[in-house]
Amino acid sequence: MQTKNSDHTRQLQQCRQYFSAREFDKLNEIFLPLLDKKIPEALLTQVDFQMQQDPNKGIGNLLQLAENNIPMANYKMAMLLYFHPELTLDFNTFLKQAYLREESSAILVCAYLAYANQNTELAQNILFSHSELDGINDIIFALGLDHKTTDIEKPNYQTFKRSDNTRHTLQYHNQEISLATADNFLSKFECVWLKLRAQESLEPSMVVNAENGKKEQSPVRTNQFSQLIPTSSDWVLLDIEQRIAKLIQLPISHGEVSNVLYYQKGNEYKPHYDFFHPKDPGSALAMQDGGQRVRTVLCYLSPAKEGGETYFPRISEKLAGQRGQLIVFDNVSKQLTPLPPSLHQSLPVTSGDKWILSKWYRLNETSYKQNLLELNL
Ligand code: PD2
Ligand code: ZN
Repeated sequence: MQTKNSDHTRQLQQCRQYFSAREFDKLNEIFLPLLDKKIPEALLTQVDFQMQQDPNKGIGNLLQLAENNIPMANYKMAMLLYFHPELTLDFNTFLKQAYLREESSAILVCAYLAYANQNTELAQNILFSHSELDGINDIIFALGLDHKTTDIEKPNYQTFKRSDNTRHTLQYHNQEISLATADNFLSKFECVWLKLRAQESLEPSMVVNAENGKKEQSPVRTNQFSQLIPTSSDWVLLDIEQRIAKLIQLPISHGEVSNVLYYQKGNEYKPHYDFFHPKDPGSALAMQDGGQRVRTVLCYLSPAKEGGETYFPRISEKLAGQRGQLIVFDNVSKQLTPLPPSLHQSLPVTSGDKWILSKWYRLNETSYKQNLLELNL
């Protein structure tokens, strides 16, 4: 009987769990037969395991898989090199192969990088000429591009530069909580992509219960949210997270998982603090994973037509947000004492809807580091 691809995916997820738990006997029982059958997904999972144990071996193996044109191996190599410039190999060599194979993840990244390199025409041609591939039409539609029905010639691959990490600066609005903004931090492509990614899994928002430290639904927060746990093809999300970490000068591994928040008319997030109050009984549990929430980053993916501003009532700062704008502020002082002026809220949306990326940063590394490690970051 033929085993279906989705069975392999499930089995490999199980393998990853056994690997993290160091249950190697159980792992081998499932993993070795998949490797014997040379299932591409299994061969790439083996690279991930090797990268955590012996990175040189992992890179060597991945190079070989890429040379043998194993599906997604060139994409994976390109992504590894993009996020590790210190390896000094050009990611373009591999991205080009994945592009020529018409892997949809590679097509999407090429369009993303073409936009980031200010080559809008190339970006649109890449998208239109590959509109039959998985997910590409969704991006075309979400970007509001005119749908071309006639066949467009597929553009040749052109080399790309990394998206620019250095061009954004922070403008300060308040010294007490180091409240600052960076306009156009995210491109339109990035905003659209994050929204599409979040739409797959929106659910009611939660807050941390001060008594027991557990997450629960509450009238304090009436919007929906989606946790963006990056996968091995989430090049765009990881690029954004790396740029944010650089801008705010905190390691990416101190972040919690990114959340996208979605507010419809009437939705709000009532005044609250993002820090864990030392006197709250639930704080100790909440702080087990990385310690205090020292800083908050918000990025407007699209503001509401009316209402929905991010408001700091104690310092009378109201930020309406524009698409792509980043907002950052401290929740605690350098000595880690709570900062009362950081009280903030999302005012009720009165017209249209609002999408925002929210990321909290802790004092120390969080369990999110494990996700990043598994993605070789
Ligand atoms: O969506 C907002 O503007 C907002 C306001 C206050 C988000 C958060 N807090 C948060 O995610 O912590
Ligand atoms: Zn908040």
